[in-house]
Amino acid sequence: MTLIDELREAIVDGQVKVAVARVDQGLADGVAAGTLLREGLIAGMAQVGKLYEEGEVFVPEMLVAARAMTAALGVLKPHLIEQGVASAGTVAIGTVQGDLHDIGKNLVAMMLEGSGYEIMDLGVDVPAAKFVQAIRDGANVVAMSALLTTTMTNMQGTIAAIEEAGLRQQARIIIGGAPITKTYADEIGADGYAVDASGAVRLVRDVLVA
Ligand code: B1M
Repeated sequence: MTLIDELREAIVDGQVKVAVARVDQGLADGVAAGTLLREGLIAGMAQVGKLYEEGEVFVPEMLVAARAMTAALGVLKPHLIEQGVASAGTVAIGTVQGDLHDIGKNLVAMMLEGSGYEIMDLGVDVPAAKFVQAIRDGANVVAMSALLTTTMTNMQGTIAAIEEAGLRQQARIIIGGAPITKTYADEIGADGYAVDASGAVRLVRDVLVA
């Protein structure tokens, strides 16, 4: 079994110490942080999602897997973030109201930070008013994440609240998360949609020059 296999298994089994140790070991052996992220952490979490869909694991197992992923991500973070690019804009990012999933949102925030953007991390279960306030506080991009089909509709409500506050022209609004599609982004009047964290970096760059 390779180090990457062991890392993936540690995520699936929710073994925090093993996951962190494998990331440390991988970095020491010269494995690229992006490889550890994609082939270890994200692949492990995808496997957990599949097992959940198949009824093989339940919410508590998902939760411990998420804890292992968060701990391992914490170790990887400084390695994923590139150095010292001047701030190219301020992105307020959060998971919409009713939704507590934050692993993907945190990854997007990390990649954006590494690409030179200032990040206002609004956290999870973020009400529309908090996104509105972030624009007043200087954000020029609002990035919303949703993982549930039941909460993605709150993106539309947030855009409406931003419009009602008269702030729609002051910020670009972008969205993402597993159930989100380009069609949905167009439908609710968002400025763009990204399928993953690196896509989000490209998208922020594009919407800020548009
Ligand atoms: Co939840 N959960 N969960 N869960 N969970 C899903 C999302 C689900 C698909 C599982 C399943 O049924 N197969 C399902 C949603 C079904 C649906 O709505 N269609 C589900 C469910 C049902 C639930 C609960 C309702 C379960 C329950 O209690 N009965 C509950 C809801 C709680 C709530 O939010 N109110 C719940 C709870 C949880 C945990 C707390 C146990 C845990 C979250 C812990 C945490 O986040 N701190 C959890 C987890 C871990 C998952 C799965 C297994 C993994 C999610 C994840 O972290 N993926 C997930 C199944 C799956 O996705 N296969 C599932 C890894 C992450 C890197 O990917 O988040 O997609 P992702 O982010 C990507 C892209 O989407 C994109 O970039 C990221 C990086 O590439 N992206 C953006 C994300 N946000 C973006 C924003 C952008 C751009 C790109 O802005 C521009």
